Amino acid sequence: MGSKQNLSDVLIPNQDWSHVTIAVIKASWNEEITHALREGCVNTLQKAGVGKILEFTVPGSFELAQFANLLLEKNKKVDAVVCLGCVIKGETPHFEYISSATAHGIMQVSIKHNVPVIFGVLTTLTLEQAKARAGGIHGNKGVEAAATALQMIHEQQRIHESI
Ligand code: DLZ
Repeated sequence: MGSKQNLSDVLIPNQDWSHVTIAVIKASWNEEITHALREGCVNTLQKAGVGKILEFTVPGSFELAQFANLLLEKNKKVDAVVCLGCVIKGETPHFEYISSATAHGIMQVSIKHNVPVIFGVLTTLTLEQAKARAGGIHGNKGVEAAATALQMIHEQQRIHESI
């Protein structure tokens, strides 16, 4: 695999993905953006040939980590989770609280379950910046999140092969 130049320059390992299950959790806040992230993500997974894609929707980005945690507790067949959200800075410090809690929460769930939980959450100052990263000039973060999930599954399989 080479180095990544920009958000859309995705590198998907060449392997059989038909036995893999990936969950995609999308936040409803800033739906125009998260819908575009979801399209990019799911299309990428489908094109790669992922066997099972489970889709869920939560109200806001703040809810992503708890839902991912519950899902991984209940469903042991999920190989990776992709969390999709968009937090846009407003006039109050709300942005910092939600962004920070979401990032930390997702990391905690990933380490707790030892399953890749991908941070496909845009944190931008404006709606325009979010649009540029959800199918605009800076690519689609949903595509990149899907590729990241596949790369992580691939590398984890190599750990098992090395034992
Ligand atoms: C309340 C809120 C605000 C102000 N902004 C956003 C946002 O930009 N992006 C997002 O995903 N969610 C936002 N939310 C909702 C919170 O994530 C959460 O759903 C509520 O605080 C309820 O827990």
